[in-house]
Amino acid sequence: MYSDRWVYVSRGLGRDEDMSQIIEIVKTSSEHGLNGMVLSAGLDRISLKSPDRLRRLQEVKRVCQENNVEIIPIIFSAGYGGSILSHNRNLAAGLPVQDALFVVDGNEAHLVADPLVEVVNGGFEEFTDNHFKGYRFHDKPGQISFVDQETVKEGRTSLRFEHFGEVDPEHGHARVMQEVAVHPRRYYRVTCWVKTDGLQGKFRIQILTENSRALAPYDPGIPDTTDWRKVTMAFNSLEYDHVKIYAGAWGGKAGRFWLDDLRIEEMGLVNVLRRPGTPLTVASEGGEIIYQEGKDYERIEDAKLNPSRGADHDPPPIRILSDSRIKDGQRLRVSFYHSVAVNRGQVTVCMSEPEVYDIWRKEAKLLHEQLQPQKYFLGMDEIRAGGSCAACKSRDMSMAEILGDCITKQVEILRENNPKAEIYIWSDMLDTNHNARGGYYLVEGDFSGSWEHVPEDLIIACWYHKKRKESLKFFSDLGFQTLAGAYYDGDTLDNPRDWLESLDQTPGARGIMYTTWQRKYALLGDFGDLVTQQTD
Ligand SMILES: [Ca+2]
Ligand SMILES: [Zn+2]
Repeated sequence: MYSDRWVYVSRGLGRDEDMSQIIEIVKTSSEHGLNGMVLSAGLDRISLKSPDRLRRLQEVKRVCQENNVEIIPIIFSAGYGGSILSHNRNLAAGLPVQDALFVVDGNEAHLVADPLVEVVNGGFEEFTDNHFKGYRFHDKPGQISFVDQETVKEGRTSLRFEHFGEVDPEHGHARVMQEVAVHPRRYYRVTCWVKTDGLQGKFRIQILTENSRALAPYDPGIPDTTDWRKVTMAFNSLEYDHVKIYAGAWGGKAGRFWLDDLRIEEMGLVNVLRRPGTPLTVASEGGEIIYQEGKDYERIEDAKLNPSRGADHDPPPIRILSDSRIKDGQRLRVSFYHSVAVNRGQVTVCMSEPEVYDIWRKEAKLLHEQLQPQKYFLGMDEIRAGGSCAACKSRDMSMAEILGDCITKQVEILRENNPKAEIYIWSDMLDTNHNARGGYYLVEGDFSGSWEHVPEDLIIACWYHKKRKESLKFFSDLGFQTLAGAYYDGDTLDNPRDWLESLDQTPGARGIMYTTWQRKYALLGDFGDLVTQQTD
């Protein structure tokens, strides 16, 4: 029988109902031979927790002790940066904007697009039959995409998509695309209005480069059925001077939706980051004079800074001070860094900013005082950005080294409180079969080789079911112990059975975890029985 027989539980401890559910899970686990609970409960922000939450945490601890279930706190995520950002939102990973044009009008300077950028026929007013002017394509005009003059948000016409499930059952494509010239290293906002009616499929705006890199992997979360709603999302053009703007559905199965008023604009200081690694400069047009913050212009900050919300608010202006060298009407070049949200508001924090480690160190000590854990689980999965800010660049390290250094520091911080602590970590960012590679989301750099830069006594929690054999062997061959992140919300225990079979062939396998993201615990007891029947 494996020594680690665990269950994953994510609860905020904000309500008393959380408690009764956790207690039930702990009791079921214990009755069926499980001995550990990986607890995701914001345990790396103890300093921000109310006395009520801390009281509930102590209650969970007591119940777990009674039932011989060990608590393994999952903490220290860089990819899901919520805990760090709840201390300081400026610690988000930053993408650079270079020499954006601002023009002074009175005592404020605002961004002016440079060059002008636009979606041609964004209102879908110009068309011949079912063909809209200005677009590279829209899927199957007259069969999937149609001119609609009844359901309209703006002007007299909108674009309607319908019948994609029948006409294109293989891909369910219902998209429109226009190629737009942009300036490299600038910040853009794309907006449109969308209305859905029973849409089965996901509405997205995608910004793709020539080599199919996705610059804005953001999911606006449009409901299947909704009246007109505005979609807003942002992207950084990185080194590209052309982008393809796609709007529509991929994998559409049924229903219909409408699109209108598709726009692009260059954007100013929305979610501008202010930390040592994200310097901001305001210069004269030719770059001869660098103006001084607090003297020539007021300290710049986005009072509405909210990295996870994307770009849904107006940019703050640059406020010119009364005895400034900057004159009315002057053109300025402004360089800065902004945060970026991925998928449903996921924000990475910068692994090169020292303040991140100060926060983790402080929180680790508080967590140790609360729970005295013997084991910790590092939530270091899915790191979607990094390597672009001045803090990252100045280190002259690869992303693999930056990540490895971050994990090494996390382990050191935890062992300052408990030198014997055993430390587990999600596998994907260290796995050559998974996310430890180049070209990963918005990361500037390559994670390949990250596994060479982390402590050898980490226990690696593999979770990529399809590649489980390759992944377990990869880590085992490198001398790491492993754990299987199994289950993943299926209707049967086939997934854990597969994992157990693969674990049985893996030297150094420590055990298996019942992992649910949808809080499905119906099969937990059966899972416990399955795992405890294991004779290895
Ligand atoms: Ca229109
Ligand atoms: Zn950075």
